[in-house]
Amino acid sequence: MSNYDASNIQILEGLEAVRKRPGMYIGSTGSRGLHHLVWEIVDNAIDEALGGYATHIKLELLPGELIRVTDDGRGIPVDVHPKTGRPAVETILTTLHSGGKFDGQSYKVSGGLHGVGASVVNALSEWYLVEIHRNNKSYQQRYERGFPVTGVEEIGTSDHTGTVVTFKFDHKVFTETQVYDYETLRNRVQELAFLNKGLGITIVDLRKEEPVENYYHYDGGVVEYVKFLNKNKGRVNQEIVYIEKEVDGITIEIAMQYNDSYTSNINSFANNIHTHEGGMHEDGFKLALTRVINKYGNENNIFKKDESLIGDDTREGLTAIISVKHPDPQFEGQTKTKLGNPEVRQIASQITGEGLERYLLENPNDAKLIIEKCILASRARQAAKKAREATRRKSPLDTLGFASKLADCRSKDPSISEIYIVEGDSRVVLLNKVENRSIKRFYHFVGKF
Ligand code: 0RA
Repeated sequence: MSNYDASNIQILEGLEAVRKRPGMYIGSTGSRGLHHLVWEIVDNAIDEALGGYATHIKLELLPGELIRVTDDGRGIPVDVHPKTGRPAVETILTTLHSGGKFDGQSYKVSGGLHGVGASVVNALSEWYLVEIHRNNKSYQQRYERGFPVTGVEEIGTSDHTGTVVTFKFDHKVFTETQVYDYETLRNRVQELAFLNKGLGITIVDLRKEEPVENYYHYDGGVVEYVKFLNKNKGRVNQEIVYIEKEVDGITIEIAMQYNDSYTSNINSFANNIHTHEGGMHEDGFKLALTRVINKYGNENNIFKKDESLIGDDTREGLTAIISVKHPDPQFEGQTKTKLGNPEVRQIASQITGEGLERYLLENPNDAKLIIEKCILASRARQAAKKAREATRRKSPLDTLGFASKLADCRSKDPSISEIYIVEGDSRVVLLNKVENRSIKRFYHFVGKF
């Protein structure tokens, strides 16, 4: 670089910090960190798509473990940035971003847990090449370990817009694993396609002689995700519940369908990140689910007298996707995969409530199947509880040879209870004289009579 002024020095210090403590920025320098580099670049392209500017993203794994990400967005601006006196693309690729707003106007909706931006990938790459199609021209710039080694060069004309990033991770930083796993990348690419309806993503592995390629594009988004998760299961409601709404700049999308299994499969996401620890969006959803199904059962006289469902009953066999896009997500918890924004709970609950009530009203056959499934879950739960209690009561007494018809003693008052001492067994059982019932506790006899 020609002239080192104050802002250049700041940039150099920033990149130096990343190279000194890479784990602080990408979590680890193992396999996860290596793959994280890819997501950081893909996320930027997804932001361009979520803004409505890009429709297709291509992720290529090239021989030599190079990664190339191509999008058909607007292309990163190349004009000289007034503050730094450098081209905008160079500023973006050499300045650490804290996540948040990307270009000062639009929200950065996607973004890894670390949300650190392309400059970190650049700093941790042996080399990094950006190619931009914009203004009917094509440009490129090359970096080594984060430092620009060329200017932004005009290399020709172009009939389209978009950005192509190619990089080689720094083998001095990533010493543990130096190979990308296609299946890991393919899985996440498919998940990203499910979570961002209408977006097409291609992944190609060109490392071996025979290329491997997958293309994902779901106009149905999360509905197709639920369909995919339930594809080998017996479905309860045929029509998948779909709810989408934006409130105060927060978009919530929900898809759900019951299957004939007994497990709950609720997956929540915030800004495309799988919130394994749940959070406010999931809490709000669950609250509304229990509330609305109970309300439906009551209003339609489906319940027996005094019958009601607990949360677990309404989630048995449920496959659901809850996806929130929030301008300022707060990630909490042990693994930072819990959405903490308090306002999201109420919004998610309200949106789920309205959407589900409407679905039940408009799909009476599916509604009936859903509520019957929940009632069955509730009755099975209560029957299992009774059976469990009976078994627990029986076993200690049975070992003493008492008939299992003895029930728990209701009184702890010794004046109306009797001690039965059983010969040959060191345990002593208190029985209730009046009702001839044993009490729960039994004692180890240690002394002599
Ligand atoms: C800043 C401003 C504009 C676009 C982008 C960044 C941009 C960044 C990335 C990263 C990967 N692909 C990208 N595509 C675009 C908007 C500039 C304008 O107003 O045209």
